[in-house]
Parts: sequence; C-alpha cells; structure tokens
Amino acid sequence: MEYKFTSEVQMNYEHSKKKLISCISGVNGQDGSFLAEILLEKGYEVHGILRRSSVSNTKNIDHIKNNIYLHVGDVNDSNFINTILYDIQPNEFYHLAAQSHVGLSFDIPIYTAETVAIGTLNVLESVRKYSPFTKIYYAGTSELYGSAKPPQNENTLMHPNSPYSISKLFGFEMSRLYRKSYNLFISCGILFNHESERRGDEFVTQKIVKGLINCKLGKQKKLYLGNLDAKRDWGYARDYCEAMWMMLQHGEADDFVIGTGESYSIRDFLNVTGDYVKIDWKDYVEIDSNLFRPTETEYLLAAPGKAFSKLGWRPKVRFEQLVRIMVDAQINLEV
Ligand code: NAP
Ligand code: F7E
Repeated sequence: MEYKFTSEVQMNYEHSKKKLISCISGVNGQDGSFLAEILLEKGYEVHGILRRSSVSNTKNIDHIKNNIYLHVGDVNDSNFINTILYDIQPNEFYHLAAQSHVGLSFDIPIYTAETVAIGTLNVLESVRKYSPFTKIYYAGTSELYGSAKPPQNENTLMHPNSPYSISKLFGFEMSRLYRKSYNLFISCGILFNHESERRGDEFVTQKIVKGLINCKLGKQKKLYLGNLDAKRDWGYARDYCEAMWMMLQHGEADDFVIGTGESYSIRDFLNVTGDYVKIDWKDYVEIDSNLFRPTETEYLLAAPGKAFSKLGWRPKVRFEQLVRIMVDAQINLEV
C-alpha cells in the first residue's frame, strides 16, 4: 500500500513537534475526508484511522493520501486506540468513526452498538489515560432527538428511536460525563443531516441523485424508496466539518446544534433533483415497504442559534444548491 505507516509516524513525529497535530477516526468517510482537507489547509499534521479493507476504500482521500498519516486499525480495538493516542499525543482528536446507517442499525444492532457506543468509550478511555491534553470532538447527531418535536436545540429532550441513535446517545452522555468528571476538553456536535458529492450511496440523497441520473441515462429502470414523508434539515458536509473545527477552537468545551434551520421532505428532495435533472421522478420511483424502518424519525428541524452566536458559524450552502452540487458532481463522473 502507498500510505505512511505508524512506524514512519514515530520517526517523523520527532521532527514535527511544533505543528498542531490532529487525528481523525473515520478519515475516509464523507466527513473525515472534508475535515482532513480543512485541517491540512490550516497547517495541521493530520493522522487518520482507516479500517483494513481487501479492496481500496480510500476514494474520498486519494487526493490527499500522501499528505496525511494513515493508521490501519479499528476503534473497537482498544489496544490499537491506546497505542495511537500514546504515540501521537494529538492536540485534537475528531471521533467520526461509526456504523452510520440508521436503517441498517435495525438489522445489525449489536455491531452498531459495539462500534458507535463502545468504540467511543475506547477513545474516551485512551485519551483519559494516555493523552489527557487532547481535545476531543464527538460526532453527535440529530437522530438523538428522534420523536422530539421540532425545532430542536441543545435543550430539547432527546427521544432516540433506533439502535444507531441509542448507541450515539451512549457516546454523547459518556462524552459529557468524561468532560465533567475528568475535566477533559470534549465538545459534542449535534449535527443535522449533511450531504455532499462524497455521501455514501445507501443514504437517501445520494440514492436519489444517482438513481434519477441513471434513469435519465437509461441505465436504471426503477428507483425503489421507502418513506417519502420524513423531513430532514439538510446541509452541506464541508460547512459542517468547519463547525467541528470551530468547536475545538472555542474557549470552553460545550455541545452545539449544527443545521440550517430549514427542513424538507424526501418528496421535496425528489422534486428539486427531478427538476434539475429534467426527469419526472414519479415515472420511475416505486415504494418498497422493506425500506421503511421499524420506527422512523419523522421531522427534524435545527435551531442552530447557539452555534451562530457562540461560534460565529453559518451554513454557506442551502438546499437547492446542495442538490445542484451533488447532481453536477455525478454528471461530471458520467462524462
Ligand atoms: P460515513 O461516511 O459512514 O463514515 C464513517 C467512517 O467510519 C468510515 O470511514 C468508516 O470506515 C469508519 N468506521 C466505521 N466503523 C469503524 C470502526 N469500527 N473502526 C474504524 N473506523 C470505522 O459517515 P459520515 O457521514 O462521514 O459521518 C461521520 C460521523 O458523523 C459518524 O459518526 C456519523 O454517525 C456522524 N453523523 C453523520 C451525519 C451525517 O448526516 N452525515 C450527521 C450526524 C452525525 P469504512 O469506510 O471502512 O466503513
Ligand atoms: O434517510 C428515508 C429514511 O438514510 C433519510 C445518517 O448520516 O443522518 C443520516 O441518517 C430519510 C429517512 O439518513 C429511503 O426513512 C426513504 O427518513 O439518508 P438517510 P438518516 O437516517 O436521516 C443522521 C443525522 C445521521 O446521524 C446518520 O448517521 O430518508 N428514506 N427511502 C430512505 N432512506 C434510505 N437510506 N434509503 C431509502 O431508500
């Protein structure tokens, strides 16, 4: 493989002590890849945790792969996480690794809990024991709100309703407990849905974008979807990764809701994408009852006032522009 390994990191570490050092778990995911770019632009030394895969899983980071240190391992391997924290002693650790698909979490709840909940505890314990000056970002989610009435802010009572979100709640509360009990700097983002051209294919936005383009090109006959009435507050992933960094630069560790303050249904997403692609989605979309979840989060709408006033953060990309970014990127791949 082409990337730099842990042994090389040890050698290079001695030469780079003056730099700010960051570490990202889930570096090859949608958010991890944008965050790595942002941190490189800001002059950080960037370390990323990547799972071993028999086929290449670095598509999102191929363009920066030679500028970051990649460590092959798993957040469920506490020995590995201990070694990483002990060896690197990063100034900032962004904990993004997760089985992040809500629907799938109903099929594999135990694996989801092990990765999302216990994986987080492994990170917290390693920081507490081996690198207590490391600031941690915890990737909380609007799914924590579940059935809570919109709009949702930091004071809204959480009613999570999936194995994913209940595992995330464990990580969220543990992060807050470690902040309070051990005086660690741990900030939790409560990020509403954010999408991009790097979004995984099995999330609804990317599924719609790729599906409608394929239907238009005659490569796909039907697009099967589940619940079209759920509403989400959708933003652009890169904007949200800026917010992660801003949280760790803030004077004190805290929790922040990140979202746009606008909510749209899956049907709205289909309408805007269909208009832009110039296709009538109703001719192609079929409802598949297997794609409905046992319990659904119906209506998410962020109230991000605290992040606006305390962090000075603002979303730059709005709903229709997000659709255009995703469609344009896909069309560029086709030509
Ligand atoms: P993503 O694209 O699914 O990326 C998740 C990353 O975690 C992948 O790189 C994955 O590696 C890695 N991973 C999974 N299990 C792992 C394990 N056991 N050990 C090491 N790495 C592991 O998710 P994302 O959209 O970037 O989201 C980043 C984080 O924010 C996640 O924690 C997610 O739950 C949370 N979040 C996302 C949103 C959103 O709308 N995107 C909103 C709120 C919160 P592989 O490539 O090997 O699978
Ligand atoms: O579903 C409905 C589905 O899987 C959105 C993750 O990043 O954001 C994401 O979770 C909605 C749901 O995202 C299909 O029932 C209909 O109501 O794109 P999604 P999500 O569940 O909101 C949160 C904030 C996270 O933290 C998560 O990690 O769309 N829907 N038909 C469908 N969803 C999918 N995936 N596939 C369908 O065919």
